[in-house]
Amino acid sequence: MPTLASMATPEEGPVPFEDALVVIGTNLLSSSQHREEEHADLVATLPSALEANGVKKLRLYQGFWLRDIHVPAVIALQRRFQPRHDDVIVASFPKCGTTWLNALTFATMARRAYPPAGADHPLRRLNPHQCLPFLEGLFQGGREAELEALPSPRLMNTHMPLPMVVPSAVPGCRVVYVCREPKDMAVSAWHFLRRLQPDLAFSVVFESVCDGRMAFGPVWDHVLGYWRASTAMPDKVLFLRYEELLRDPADKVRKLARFLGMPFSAAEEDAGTVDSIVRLCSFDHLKGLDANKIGHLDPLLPVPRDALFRNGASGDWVNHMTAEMASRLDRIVADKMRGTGLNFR
Ligand code: PAP
Repeated sequence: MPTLASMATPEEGPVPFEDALVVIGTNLLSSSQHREEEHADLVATLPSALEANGVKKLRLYQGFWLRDIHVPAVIALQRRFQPRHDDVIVASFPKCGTTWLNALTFATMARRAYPPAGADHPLRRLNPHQCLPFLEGLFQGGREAELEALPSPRLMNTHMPLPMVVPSAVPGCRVVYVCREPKDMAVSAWHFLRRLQPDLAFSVVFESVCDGRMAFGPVWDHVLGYWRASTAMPDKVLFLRYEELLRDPADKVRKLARFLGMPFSAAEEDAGTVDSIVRLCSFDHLKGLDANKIGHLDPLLPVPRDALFRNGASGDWVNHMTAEMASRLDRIVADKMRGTGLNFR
């Protein structure tokens, strides 16, 4: 049985989290849901609303709507999460390209231990989300010891707004963020939520996007937090767009590698490593793998894994929104973005 320390060296990049768990010996289900009762008095005082599918309760905490189970997780995270200087956090608003960026960042960072064209690459047997610990999920389950046990460099994933993950003004680690055109995000969110509730009307999800009342929302405040940090500290926060990844994934993978301090060498360029990473993480390739077709996302979230690989394109909003709906959301977003240097036109 390997030890965690023997599974990776800093040069080899992050250990796939699912593999690390085998060594840590954690049973996902037995240790989950520890923290829901913590801070119950505080949670009960927070403004509340129902999520669009009417199932989960949201609470407004520090300016963001969070699922109520995530409030104690965030409090614990803010108090106890200690970033290491070589940590990397992949961050996003849900349905904006998380799965893809998880895969690309893992494949880029781990390319020495796992050549991307290799038949035994972890992304050929694991869903991209299984390769990275999900911060709020771990803190929700009282499982932060697993994070501590991971060898450096750690690669982690979150949907949390920046100040909740990295409260200090200058992040003590690197953060890679991906945003997406909000109308396409809304459409993707609706399709995803429908897997749990098939009769959910698109208009209900659309209204919650316009109101900012989605889990981890408002989306504009989420995006702007990371955007501003990326302009103030470009060496700490890399800001990517889903649409740019679609347009030129190889260019963005090179940019990602430079940001991570591990640019592709001439030998790697000659060997086609960038293209191998792009191919490995492409929508069509990942969608076809058993790891992404069979099973559910999480023992606690009964959504089939294939829900993460629906369409993988931009502009699908035209098939779901009237012109009035589109211009209404465009106006709301443009208003929020005014003067920030960021836009979705
Ligand atoms: P999450 O927040 O639940 O993790 P996330 O991965 O952020 O979801 O978003 C899912 C979207 O990314 C889906 O978009 P769609 O509904 O418009 O199709 C999904 O298809 C897309 N996606 C997932 N993997 C890839 C990929 N490798 N390349 C391009 N798009 C992808």
